Parts: sequence; C-alpha cells; structure tokens
Amino acid sequence: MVIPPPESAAIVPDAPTPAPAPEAAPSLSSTYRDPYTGMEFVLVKGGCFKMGDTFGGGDSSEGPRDQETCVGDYYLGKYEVTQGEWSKLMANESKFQKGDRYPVENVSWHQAQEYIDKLKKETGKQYRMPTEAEWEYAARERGKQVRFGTGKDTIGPGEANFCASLDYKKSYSRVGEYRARTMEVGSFAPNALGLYDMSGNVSEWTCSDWWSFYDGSLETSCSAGSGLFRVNRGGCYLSAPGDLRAARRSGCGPGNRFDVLGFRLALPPDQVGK
Ligand SMILES: [Ca+2]
Repeated sequence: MVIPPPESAAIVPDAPTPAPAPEAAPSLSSTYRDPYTGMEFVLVKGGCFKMGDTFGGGDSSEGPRDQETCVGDYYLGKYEVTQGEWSKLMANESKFQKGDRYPVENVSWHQAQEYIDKLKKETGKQYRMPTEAEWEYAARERGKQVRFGTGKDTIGPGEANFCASLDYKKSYSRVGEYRARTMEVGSFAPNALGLYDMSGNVSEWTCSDWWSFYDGSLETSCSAGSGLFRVNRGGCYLSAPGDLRAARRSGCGPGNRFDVLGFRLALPPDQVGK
C-alpha cells in the first residue's frame, strides 16, 4: 500500500521558479555568399589581441605595441572586391583591366562607399568596409603574433604580390619576381582563416579614420566623416616587404584614387540568414 505524503510535504512554499534555459545562440555559418554579386565571405570570430608593431622596427604610428584591442564577430570578404563585382553597380576605371577576377583599383574611399550604398539597396544587407582593428585582427588570423597577412613571419613572391626586388630585401623577405601590376585575386595561398591577399596585390581601404596614434577607439570604429584621412592596409604590388606587414598603417584622403588601392567588404553577423 502506498501512503501519500502529507499535503504540506507536497507543496514547497516559495519554491523558486526554475529559470528558463538560456536560448542557445544561433550558430553562425562559417561562410556566406552574396547572391547578387557572388562575393564570398568567411566568418571571423571576435576576440581581443595585441594590435600594432609587436615585432618592433615598425613605424611610430603602429603603436603603442601592448595595446589590447577587442573586436566582435564579423564576416569578411575572402578576396579584395573584384572588377566583376564592382562593375555590377559602378563604372570600372581600374588601370589593370585584364578580367573580372582582378581587384578593382583606382577607387576613392567615397566611391567605395557609393558602391556599398548601392549594394545595400540591392541586397538589403548592411555591408561596410572593415574597421582598421577588424582588418588587422583578420590579417593576423584572429590576432596571432604573425608578421604578415599570410599567417607567416617571412614572405616571398610565391606567397604574395609585392616588390620582391633585391634592393628592398629584408631579413624576413625573399627575393624574386617583381610583377609591378595586380594579379587575379586568390592567386596565392590564403591565411588560416581562408582570406586571400591580405598582404599585397592592392592595399585596402578600411572604414576608419587615420590618426598618427592609437587611442583604443578610433581604430575600432568607422569614420564619422571628420578625419582628413582614412586608413588603408596590407600594402600593394609596388610595396616593399616592410609595407606588407599586418601592423603597417597607411592613410589617404577619402577623395584620392590610386591604382594600388582597392578594398574588401565586411558584413555584421546579424545580416546573414535574414
Ligand atoms: Ca590586399
């Protein structure tokens, strides 16, 4: 015979209501392909890293060396924006027009922004350029202490498109072919995140203002329009090896155009799967 417990034992006064199980964060796809342009992206999981000249010997603007910088999750273009992708929305005035897979160059920051605005309208996705911090974090394979956007500490002409002439050799570079022109995007191996040409080919506009110092917030935000220069990163086909370093910074007026300067796009994670 089963004796039921006394009624009082069955009721626990003020029993805490179990908290609902936390909603599992939706898992983000590791890649994304924009259906309008065909542009491919990889997910870069955020984190904190030491930004700047961690190897020493860099420019005074690449510091302070021990600055801890944090970025959230974002998608970043696998490749520099190509002329094929650009031509869907804008007139192509690149110098090296050898095919759709060549990076667009000779575009000002303002023109890149105009392209982004058109792409937003076409796709409904909030595309933007990466911040300076996002660019360097990705070039360094999520903030590793590596010298180049290839994920390596040394560089040669079989790994990136740059000026590999003997005259510009460094202890960390190898001498070889100096092409002096752009190459198709993805002509060399990617870094461990699957990002191509982070060092060399065309240098890349970021959305951040350029100042000759880091203050912890400027490099993690997009320009509000007040700065005279915007940061570009990664060096180009004309650059000496030192200018291909992941920490190397350069700034140009947003209206300037050069045939060494292109860009790649970023996409906030909440824009994928919408
Ligand atoms: Ca590049």
